[in-house]
Amino acid sequence: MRRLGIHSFVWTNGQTQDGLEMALEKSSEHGYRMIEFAYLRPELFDLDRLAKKAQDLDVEIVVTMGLPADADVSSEDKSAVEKGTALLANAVKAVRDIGGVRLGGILFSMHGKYDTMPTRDGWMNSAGAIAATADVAKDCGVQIVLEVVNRFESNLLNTTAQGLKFIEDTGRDDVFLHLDTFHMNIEEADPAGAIRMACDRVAYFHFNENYRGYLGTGTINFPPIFDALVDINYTSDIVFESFSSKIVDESLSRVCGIWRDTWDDNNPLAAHARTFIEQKWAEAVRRREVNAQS
Ligand SMILES: [Mn+2]
Repeated sequence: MRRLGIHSFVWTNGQTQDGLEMALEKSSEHGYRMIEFAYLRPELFDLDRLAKKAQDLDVEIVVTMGLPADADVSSEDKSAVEKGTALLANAVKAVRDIGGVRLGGILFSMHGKYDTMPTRDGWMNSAGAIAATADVAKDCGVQIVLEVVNRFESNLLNTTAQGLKFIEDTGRDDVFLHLDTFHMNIEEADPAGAIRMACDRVAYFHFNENYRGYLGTGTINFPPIFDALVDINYTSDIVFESFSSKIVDESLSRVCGIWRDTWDDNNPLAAHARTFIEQKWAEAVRRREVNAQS
């Protein structure tokens, strides 16, 4: 693991400059070296100031987002694809301007529940848009990662196998997968096997409980997931993601179905998640060593 990070929605709904600055400080206080901002709206914030603050605290920034319906690059409608491609280019530039290292999330389709089937043309439109985005990202020094999400949040990439095929169709070697235990728990027959299959194509990883609350209190079987990450020598970043209606960004709450409080106090939540991930990671490393000896 390179850096351990935390989603900003543990701290703030992300609507104000002060909120984002506070989130950077809280993340750093809790020993996180990375923060994820979602749906960053550059017109609302002083990006230079956020970049400087993040640098001073040695907290790296990642931005994630999903596309709105009218800018869905997986559409068969050319104008929506064009609009989405432009939106993604602007998002990449905002990540650069905030000093961020990566743009992730549902960059390849609308974020939300579709009531239509995906189409082959839509898939290829999306692959083309992501290839164009990767071109912009290369110039900006920003990494592109695609979050494989569950069926209720996209109709295009629900499994790691689909994600790998999609990346192949972009024709790029600098586009990677962003995997998430919450989504994998819904869609993958074998989450650990999926991580091994993705291998060096996975460059960003979200740890989430099945109900998005405290890690280890739900139904996800985490040890095999840590084992798989250690097995593939995963050297990129890991981020803890958790949502509660205690801290609400209305649009994200609606699209992700955050209808209730999964926790009240974010301080013990953040402290627990860091300990949980670091301990489980260390245990997985130890298990591999023990296995190698016998
Ligand atoms: Mn996620």
